[in-house]
Order: sequence, then C-alpha cells, then structure tokens
Amino acid sequence: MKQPHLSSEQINAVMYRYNQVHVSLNGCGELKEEHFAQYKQSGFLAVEGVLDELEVRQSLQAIMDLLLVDRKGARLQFTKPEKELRTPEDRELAIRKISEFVDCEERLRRIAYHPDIIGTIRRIFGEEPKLIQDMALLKPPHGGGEKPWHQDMAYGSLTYTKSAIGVWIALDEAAADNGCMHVIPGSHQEGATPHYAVRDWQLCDSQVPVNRDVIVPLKPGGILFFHGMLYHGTPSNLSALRRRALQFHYVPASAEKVSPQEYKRMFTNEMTGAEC
Ligand SMILES: O=C(O)CCC(=O)C(=O)O
Repeated sequence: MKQPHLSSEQINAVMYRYNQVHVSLNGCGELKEEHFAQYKQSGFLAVEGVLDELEVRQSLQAIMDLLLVDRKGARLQFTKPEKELRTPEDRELAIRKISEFVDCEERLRRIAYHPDIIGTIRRIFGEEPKLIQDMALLKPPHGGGEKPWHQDMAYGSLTYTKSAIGVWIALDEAAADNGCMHVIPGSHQEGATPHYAVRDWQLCDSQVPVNRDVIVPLKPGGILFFHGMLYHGTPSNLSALRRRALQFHYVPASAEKVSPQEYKRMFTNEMTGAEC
C-alpha cells in the first residue's frame, strides 16, 4: 500500500500516531544499568538536558552561519534549486539538511565529541565509538518535509558489521506538532528489513506497525540515542515553529563496512522479491 498520492496532512494522520508519549530521563547523570538494559529491549534512550543553554545557542548559531554566511566545507541540501533562493528567509525555508561540518565547524565538532554523549555511547557499545556521520536536520515551519519510517543502517554509509547508534539532538523544542521523533519500541530486534524508494528510501508503509508508534518530544538540548535498526520517522512540520536538530552516528571502533552484496541482501527485496 503506497501512500505517495496523499497530502502531507493525510500522511501525518495515517502514518503516525501521537497519543503515546515517551517520558525522557533528566541528564546523563541519571543513567543507571537498568536504563542500558532498557535500551537493549526498546532500542532507544531519551535524555533531556544533555546540552546546556550555551551549547544549544552556539550550535544554532553555527548552523545558521553555515546556512547564511559561509558554508565552509559543509554540504547544504535544499528543497528548491539554490539559485532561486534570494533572501536569508528563502534559504531558511528551503533548507533540509547540512552535513559534513565536523572538520570545519569547531562549535559543532565539540558537540559531536561531547563527553556525556561519548560516555553514554561507550557504555552502550562496551568499546570506543567512532563518529561516522554528522548532520543538521532542519524542518522549517509550514511544511518542513516528512522523513518516512526507516532504519538508519539501511543507508549504505551507515551499514557496518556492528550496530550503529544515532544521536539525535533537539536544538528547538521538538513536539508532536512540529515533527519530533517517532519510534517503534523494540523494532530493532526484528533485524534488517527491506527498504523501498517510495517518498524516500524507507520501509514499506504497509509494514510499519503504526499502532506501536511512540513519540519522543524533547526540549532544546535533549537527546535521543537510538539503535541503527530501530524503525523511526518524523512527520511533516505543519506548525508555525521551526524544528532544528543535530544528528550524529557512531559505530564501535572495531566495526567494519559490510560488502555491497551483503548490504543488498539485508536491506533490499533481493531475497524475498516482495514488492511494496
Ligand atoms: O530529523 C528528522 O526529521 C529525521 C531524522 C532521521 O530519522 C534521519 O535522518 O535518519
């Protein structure tokens, strides 16, 4: 059952559920063994207040500088051709993603290697983490696009022999109506699932157990740590508020990339032939 003909409003209503709300922990200092055991079960761990106000403010300033002043070495992805974007407001409304900035933007590099983030991941992995991807994901008001349900490890650059961890950091308040994270608790235990090119590289809509969807609202500085196989997605931002976030991915230092053949076997319909 494809949903590409539906409007953003309809997709937000059909593919997402909003009434199961996860309650996050407060600060990495609260993390105990039981929370790491829960991470194993549910595939995610949400913690408010990891970044302080200054770190949030500096991260937002760094992102806006890359977007509006100097991109340095970073990649910018817009929803319209860049040459049509004449004003700062045009650029802000059309930006979707800024990536590959950790080597050129010191303020964001510091966040990627934040001691509380690295310490938490080290406890989950039981070994040193290696940063493999850095990006800012921006959902402008009044239409910032959906990221359909997917597993991050289905994206080739994140497919390693050991499970990756995504670290998603709210820089604006992320709430039900501006595109906060939605997760299917425990779905990482179902393993690699075929993805299809529908609205994006995504799980087949009909295979998403929307009745198990839990939302993870976060305040600025709050973080969602999640397993690379966890089903997750974000609906369109149809509100009047911005939703800007950072997302970093890490793998255990000993992990290696899987071969292209193995990737295809894991994340495409090569084995089953099932269509979406
Ligand atoms: O921030 C978002 O809107 C979606 C992030 C996400 O799930 C991803 O890029 O893998």
